[in-house]
Amino acid sequence: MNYHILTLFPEMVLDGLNTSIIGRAVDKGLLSIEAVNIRDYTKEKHGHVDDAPYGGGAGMVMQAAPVCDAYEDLCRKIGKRPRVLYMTPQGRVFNQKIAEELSSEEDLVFLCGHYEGIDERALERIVTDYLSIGDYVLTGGELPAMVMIDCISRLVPGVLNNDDSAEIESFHDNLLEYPQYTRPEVYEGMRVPEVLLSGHHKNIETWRRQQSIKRTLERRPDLLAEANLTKREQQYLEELRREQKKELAISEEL
Ligand code: 9D3
Repeated sequence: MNYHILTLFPEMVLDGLNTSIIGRAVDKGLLSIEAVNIRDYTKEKHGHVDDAPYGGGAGMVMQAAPVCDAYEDLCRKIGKRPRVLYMTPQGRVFNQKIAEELSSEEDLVFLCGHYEGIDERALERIVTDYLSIGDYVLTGGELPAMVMIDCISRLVPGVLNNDDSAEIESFHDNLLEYPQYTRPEVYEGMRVPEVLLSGHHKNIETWRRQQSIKRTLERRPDLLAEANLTKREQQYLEELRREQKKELAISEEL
């Protein structure tokens, strides 16, 4: 996977992505991350890449020409016209499914805006996908690009070790993970659940699935609509829901 990030702040993305797992994958040649400084494509003598919005209003708008020229130069260099993902609060909200779909591309361009955004004509000309990372306000598209690159990269074969790779599948169950414990057996009077010390693998498996279901019901009930549960597990979920209702009834009597 080759990432190309069009930005006014190349060092911000490069510094953030050349560490840890992603950095190692770059060293192994599984990924490449290139930051293109949009400012390098200005034709103005003072190096301006932005100007006041036509029609008035606050702030500055990034001009179309440097953005489009940066993309065209990239296309010429690599001999193809890859997808351009524009980081914008107006985009579709990024999720694991979108990450999986994007992970099959050979090249991806991330276009990061700053100020009040980018001249609409540049977007019309080059953008293929409008993507957001959620409904909150940031100062620019660099962090969203880094979030998406981190997420997509761990889906590229060889980036994770084999143990972690196996777990990619299990996220797909739409259940949250079960709680984890390590030594000591007793911490501040709190014991590790007995079943985990039993060595009884079948019971441990059942307990962990039940904990996942319980936790998902408590913290992310919206996920359960898409979860794949066995008949037995659906019964367990119904039992939990009945208990939830009872507890609600009790708390409302107070
Ligand atoms: C400054 C104008 N704002 C009107 C309230 C709109 C706005 C534009 C650009 C607000 C923030 C930004 C900068 N954010 C991003 O570029 C961005 C973003 C985000 O803020 N939240 C979630 N996902 C994304 S992707 C890009």
